[in-house]
Amino acid sequence: MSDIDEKQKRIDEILVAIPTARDERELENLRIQAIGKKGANTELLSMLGSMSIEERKHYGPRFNANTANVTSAVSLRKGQLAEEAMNARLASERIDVTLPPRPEPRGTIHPVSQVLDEVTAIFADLGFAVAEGPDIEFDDYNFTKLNIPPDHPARQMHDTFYVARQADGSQHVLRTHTSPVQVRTMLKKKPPIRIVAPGRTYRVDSDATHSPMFHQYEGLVVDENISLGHLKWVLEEFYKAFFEVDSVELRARPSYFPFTEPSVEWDLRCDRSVQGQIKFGTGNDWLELAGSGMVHPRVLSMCGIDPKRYSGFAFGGGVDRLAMLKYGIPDIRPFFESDLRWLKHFGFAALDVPTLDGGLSR
Ligand code: FA5
Repeated sequence: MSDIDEKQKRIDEILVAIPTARDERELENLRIQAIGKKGANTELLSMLGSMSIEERKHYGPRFNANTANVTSAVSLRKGQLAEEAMNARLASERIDVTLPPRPEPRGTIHPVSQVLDEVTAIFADLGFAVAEGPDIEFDDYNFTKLNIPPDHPARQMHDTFYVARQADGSQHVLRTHTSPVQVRTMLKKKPPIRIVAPGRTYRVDSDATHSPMFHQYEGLVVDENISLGHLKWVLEEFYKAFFEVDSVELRARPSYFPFTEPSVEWDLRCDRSVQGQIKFGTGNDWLELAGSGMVHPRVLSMCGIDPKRYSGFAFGGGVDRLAMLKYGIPDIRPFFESDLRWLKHFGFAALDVPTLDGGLSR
C-alpha cells in the first residue's frame, strides 16, 4: 500500500470514528490526527508540491474534500455533544415541585435579640442612628468622662467588674452601662447628634431580676435648644410603639445620675389587677422604665461640645427587663441558661424581622 493510500485509509477511519466520539476531548484528538499540524491530511496536502500536474489534478480535490469532510463531521458531532450535555444537566437539576416543602427551621430568636431588634427598629423610625461601643471599656469613658471621677461614691452603685490594670497604668472595666457610648459618640461627632446604643453590660449582681451580664439601650440627642419636653415625647412614642398600644401615660420622678442634670426616672401607668397579666395605658400601678435627664454640661465640655451653645438629653433602660415585661417572663436567669425547652417556648420565628409596618412581635 502506498504512503498516500495508508494516510487516506487513516482519514477514512477517522471520519467513521467522529460521529461516535464520546466527548469533546476525544473529538478534538480525532480532528488533530486528521487535519492538525501533523495530521494525516495535512501531510497529504504537503505532498502536492512535489507531484506532477496530472497527479495534483487527481489528488488535490480529494485532499481538499478530506479537510471539508472532517471539519463538517467534527462540527456536527460538537453540536450533538453540547446538546447531550445540556439534556443531562436539565435532567439532573430538575426540581420536583410536587415534593413536600422543607421542614420549618428549628432555631428560634432569643427574646433579648428580638427586643434589641424591636428597640432598634422603633428608634430608627424616629430618626436615630445606631451607635456601638466595646464591652471592655476605658474606666475613663465608663466613669470619669461621665462626671464620675475616681473615688466618687456613685462608682459604688455600679458593682463593677474591673480588668487587671495595664502595664502603662491604664484601667479597663467591663462596661457597667451603655452610657460610655454617649462619650464615644460626642468625642467623634459634632451636633446634631441623635443615636441609640443597644448592647451588653455587666455588673456584679445576680438574683431573679438581676444578671451579671445583661443588656441596656441608651439614647442620646444633642442639638441647639433641646429640652426635657423633647425627651418626654421621644419616650412616649417609643413605649407606645414597643408595647403596641395607642396611648401611654408616663410619670416623671426626680432622680440622680452624675452625668445628667436634672435627672428624671420614668414610670409607666399600668394595670396589674389581673394575676399574671399586665396592661399598659390604664390602671393604678406604675412600672419603673428608664433613667434619663439632660446631659450634664460638664459631660458635654469633657467630650468637646460647647454647653453654652448645645444642650442634650439622654436616657437608658434594661433590655432584659423590657423583654420580661412584654413577654411575661418572670425570672431573668433562664435568659442565659440555654435551656432548649425555654428557648423554644419564649423564642421567636427566625424569619420574622420586627418592623413598624409589618408588626414588631407578630
Ligand atoms: C444606668 O445604668 C444609667 N446609665 C441609665 C441612664 C442613661 C441614666 C442615660 C441617665 C441617662 P441604672 O443603673 O438605673 O442606670 O440601670 C438602668 C437599667 O438597667 C435598670 O433600670 C435595669 O432595668 C437595668 N439593670 C441594671 N442592673 C441590672 C442587672 N444586674 N440585670 C438586669 N438589668 C439590670
